[in-house]
Amino acid sequence: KKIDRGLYIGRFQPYHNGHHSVLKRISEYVDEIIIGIGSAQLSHEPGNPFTSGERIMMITQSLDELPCPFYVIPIEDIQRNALWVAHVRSISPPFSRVFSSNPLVVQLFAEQGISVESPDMYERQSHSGTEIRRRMLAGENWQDLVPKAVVDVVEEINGVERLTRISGSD
Ligand code: NMN
Repeated sequence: KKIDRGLYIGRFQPYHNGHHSVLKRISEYVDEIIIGIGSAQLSHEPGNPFTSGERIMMITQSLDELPCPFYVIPIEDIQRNALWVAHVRSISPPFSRVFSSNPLVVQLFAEQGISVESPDMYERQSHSGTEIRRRMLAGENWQDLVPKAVVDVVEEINGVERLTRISGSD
């Protein structure tokens, strides 16, 4: 029987409870999940503070009780949107469906004949990377918006201190 493998793409700067609830839901109706870390080459900038390896730690440690097998793959950006789907295919385990709410991702896959499912997002307002990075810089509570494992990773790498320094808002 063919394995129904789904690809979920995001930047995960950082991984948060919105991603987490979507992935738990997706895991109920696919056999296996591929989590693609977009803009993998970016780190140490205000909008992209964490490396792909750090994002892999956040995701892997948060998902240890996901009911289906999962793979985490870094995907670097390329200069040609028209070739991006081929680029993703060239490095990913094979997949038959894609999950994303990013309009460009939806469009690029649709043009290659792959329909993209946009899962309902969980408390979208507060559960965004932008809001979490803002709270980290402002000294406000961000910990409640991410899985406990993400708090631990950010602490291990002194992530808030890094974000503060590279944002020049010390
Ligand atoms: O849905 P978000 O979290 O925005 O993630 C989408 C990811 O896909 C981003 O990292 C984005 O850079 C990436 N992407 C890259 C290309 C490209 O490299 N040309 C095209 C579309 C999406």
